Amino acid sequence: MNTRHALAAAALVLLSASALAQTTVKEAWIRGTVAQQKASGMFAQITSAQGARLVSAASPVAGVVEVHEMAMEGNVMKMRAVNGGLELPAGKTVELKPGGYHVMLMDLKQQLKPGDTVPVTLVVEGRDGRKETLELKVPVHPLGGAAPAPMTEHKH
Ligand SMILES: [Cu+2]
Repeated sequence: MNTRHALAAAALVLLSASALAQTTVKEAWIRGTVAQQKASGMFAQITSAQGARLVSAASPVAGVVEVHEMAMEGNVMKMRAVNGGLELPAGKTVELKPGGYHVMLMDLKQQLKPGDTVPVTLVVEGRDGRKETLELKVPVHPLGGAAPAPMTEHKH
């Protein structure tokens, strides 16, 4: 087991500690950056047992964190903040992936290198208005290992 896998396993242990929570996050990863790069994306599979919305996110490595979606506008692929939060239908896994939904880390304060683990906090609001905070430790994957083109899927 190399260091990166060990870190990923540690992240899973942390996640299962919040297994009582109704929202689970799997396969979380962040795309690595080159020096001076100011933005990157976090991807994951999120499942809410009772249905909820992902309303906000934060990370100490980024000045601004937003939930984004990619959408075609005419012939141009654009990304924008998801209005009112990302819908998480009950029992259905929502996949955040390159070319689709992602958690956008902007105004990065440091380079994100493969092998790093980045703390990310997700705030999910349930149907009853109750907020659930998910503390994640997300492994950074190599820049080249992720899809460079927005339309290409990254498969595990
Ligand atoms: Cu974005």
